[in-house]
This record gives sequence, C-alpha cells and structure tokens, in this order.
Amino acid sequence: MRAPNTIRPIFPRPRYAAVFGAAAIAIAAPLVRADTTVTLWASVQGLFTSYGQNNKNFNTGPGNYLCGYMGNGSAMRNYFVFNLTPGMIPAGQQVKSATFEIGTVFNHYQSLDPSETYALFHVNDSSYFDLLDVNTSIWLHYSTYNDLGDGIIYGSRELTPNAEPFQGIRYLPMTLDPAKVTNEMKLRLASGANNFAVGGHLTTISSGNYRQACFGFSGSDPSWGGPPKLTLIIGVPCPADLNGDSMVDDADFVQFASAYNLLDCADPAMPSNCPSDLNKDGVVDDSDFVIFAAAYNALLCP
Ligand SMILES: [Ca+2]
Ligand SMILES: [Ca+2]
Ligand SMILES: [Ca+2]
Repeated sequence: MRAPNTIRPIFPRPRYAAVFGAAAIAIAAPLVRADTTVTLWASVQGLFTSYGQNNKNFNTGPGNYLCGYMGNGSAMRNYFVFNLTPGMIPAGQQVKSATFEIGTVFNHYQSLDPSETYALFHVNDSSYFDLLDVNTSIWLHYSTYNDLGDGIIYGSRELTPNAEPFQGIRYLPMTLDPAKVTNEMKLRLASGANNFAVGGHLTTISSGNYRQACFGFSGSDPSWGGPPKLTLIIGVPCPADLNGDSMVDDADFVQFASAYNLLDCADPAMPSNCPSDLNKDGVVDDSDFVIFAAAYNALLCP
C-alpha cells in the first residue's frame, strides 16, 4: 500500500487569465490542433522460417502469419508492412498512441505452457518480404529471420488459450511505444521509403521440444475481418493537455484532480490508459502533480 498523496492540488488558479485576460484566449485559439486518428491496414504480411525461407511460396493470397516453434526443430517469425503517407506526421507533431491489432482464428494458441509472450520488433530490412521462394537462393535468409526477432521492441503482450473470444471480433490489441513508433516512422518518411515494417516473435519459446505457436491458419480464414491493423493518434506532444485542446488550463486540472484522488491507474474508475499518469509509473501522485503544475504554468503546449 502506497503512502497517501501529500500535496493537495489547490487549483483552479486562473493565473493566466488574470495576467493575460482575454488576450490569452485570443493568442491560444489559432494554436488549437485536434489530434488525428489514422488507421493503417497491413499491406504485406507473412512469415519467415528459421531456415530463412519466406512463406510466400506455400501461401497464396494474404500470407499466413503463423509464429512460434513448431516442435520439429523449425520456428517461424511473422512480419507486417504498413504503408505511410508523406506528411502524415506534420512537423512538430508525433504519434501519441499506437495500437496494433492482430487477427486470430479460433485455435491460434498451441502450447503446453499456460501463456506465451508475443512481441513486435524493429525491422532493418524488409526487402525480402515480397519475394517468392522460387529458387533455392531465396532459402537461407537467416539474417531476415533473425531481423524479425531482435533489436528495438515496439510492444508485447501475453497470449493465452482464452485471450480472444471464440467468435465475434477476433482482434488482439497490443499497445506500442509511441516514441519508438514516431522515431521509426519519421525516419522512414524522411528516407522516402514510406512504409513501416514490424517483425513478430514469441519471446517465451522454451527448450522443450513441443509446439509453442500462435496465429495458425491466419492466412486461410477470411472470417476474422481483415489483415492486422495499426491505429495511430497523431498530434502535438503535450502530455498534461488532458483534453487535447493544446492548452493546459483549468479544464485539464479538473481531469487531473479527479485522477489524483483515485491514485491507482488500475482503479476501474480511472480513464483508460491513465492519461494523468504523466511519468508512467502506474499511479497519479505528487510526482505527476509536479509535472502537471509546470505545464499548467506554461499554459500553451510547445
Ligand atoms: Ca513457451
Ligand atoms: Ca487542455
Ligand atoms: Ca505517475
């Protein structure tokens, strides 16, 4: 049990209004920039085997993105490519949240272990994703297979036999690190590549020689609605601007104070994703209040 909060917020404190009066509102109004939500669907998807082989030769249509250890010495890692639009992250803005959702079919989880962890990794080179395995030279791309499961991790989630409903919407959401996604997308856009690739890998494969895999049959079942998707919220970075109007003022304070009184991000009454937890440590406490107060005094988002 944590010690109770000791600093009590004593806002609202309309300092900016007293100092700047109506001018503050007049100055602020043109700076209001609403966040933009962008949904990207994977344009390319598939897997590489631990023999360095793309599955494009044995799957037609949307690629199967089976992932994991097959129990026979062979392993698979999957990949997804999302097309980016030039200018989609305007100067001075960033990806403020990124949610990856992967489609599953009913028997996707195959492991003797009660859970496995699936993580999405940075991809250095996606140039082999579109190649058909039409000759033996396309085998043995071990570097591509390795690329899908090492380097920067954008996000991860636990998979269990019951992680998704048996019927209905079969998307498993995964929260990605928005700063890492912003960095990579901006690099890709600046290079003119205009796409963003991720590699998926089960990071909990144990040494036991039994199948530990997920997302089987994903290339053959059209019923789950479509390819994996990536939902981005793009906007001005300003964490204390809780209502997204590019100012940190009394309206934000009301939201902050409510969260501060709840304290724990796990509290069911806390808004989803716990936006008032500004230092991302799982609680809304005095550390967050110090950050909030500084932004409140600055009033305008950078
Ligand atoms: Ca395992
Ligand atoms: Ca605000
Ligand atoms: Ca916190």
